Amino acid sequence: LPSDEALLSLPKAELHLHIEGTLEPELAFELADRNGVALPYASVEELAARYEFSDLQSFLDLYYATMAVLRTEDDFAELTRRYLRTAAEQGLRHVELFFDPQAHVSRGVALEAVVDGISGALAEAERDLDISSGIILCFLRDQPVESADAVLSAALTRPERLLGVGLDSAEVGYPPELFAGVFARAKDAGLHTVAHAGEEGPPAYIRQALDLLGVERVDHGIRAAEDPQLLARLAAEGVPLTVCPLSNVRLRTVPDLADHPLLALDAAGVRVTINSDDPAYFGGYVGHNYLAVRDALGVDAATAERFARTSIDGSFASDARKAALQ
Ligand code: ES4
Ligand code: ZN
Repeated sequence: LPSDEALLSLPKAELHLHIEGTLEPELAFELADRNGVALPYASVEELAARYEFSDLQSFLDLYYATMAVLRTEDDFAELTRRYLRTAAEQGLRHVELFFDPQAHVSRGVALEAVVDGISGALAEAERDLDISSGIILCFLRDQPVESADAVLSAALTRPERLLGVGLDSAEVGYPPELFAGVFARAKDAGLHTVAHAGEEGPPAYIRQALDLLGVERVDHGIRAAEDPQLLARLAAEGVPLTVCPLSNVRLRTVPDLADHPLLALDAAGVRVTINSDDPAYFGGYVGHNYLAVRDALGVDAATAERFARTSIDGSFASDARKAALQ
């Protein structure tokens, strides 16, 4: 099996990373102090001790509460800078990161501050770390569609700042079909499209994301493993899945890493990538996810290299950039 060093140094892309999910407890308290925001936890240790989840919703409750410390453009820049330093150490050469504007605009933070802060840090990393990047605006599927429409309209005043749109937050009860109109508008504006589907939700949600949203990748998508016909379709159409192994264990969508469908998806011919989702909350960054699947599933060097190559191929980077990274 490959060494830690071999896995960490593989050139790779991260395609499923919520920038708000990189907020480590230490930075949360620094920003809480700086911004005069009260966190309902007495200390870094007390906050870190809450990182024990029973399902997606129990995580989301803490995730939305803690991100209240993010208030200014510089807060978003600092958050992104810290993520990128770790990303570079773990072999990441390209990142397509998600952000949740509705979770910030609803607290009175301007969309511009969020986008300018994240984008400023990404521009520094393009220059200083040779990490290429883009940002994907995610709609919160558990908020009204009108709210998604409004944030898309605001973002489309400067569509060139976005790589694409995605769909996240609580999945069950909020099927992709609700967002068909919003995604059609985003596509018409030339944006790429992805969606979380089949994390906690059924395979039917993955089908809806493909058929009704026209997504180019599926985020998570692990419940496709329950549906042989869907697996065959994903393989035939070459739709990449952005799998997040440590996330799936922490949110109990799989009972144990040893039971993870990663290799079953791969064996079915589906294009699999490995990603970190919300690394501050789930016990590790992208490299840790590679190490964990080696240890729990026996992922060998050739397979890990293939996953890393798929992450670059399955990204929205230019053909020239992909060629430079392979
Ligand atoms: C998320 Cl793990 C996960 N699933 C759905 N939405 C999310 N937002 C942040 N992390
Ligand atoms: Zn996610």
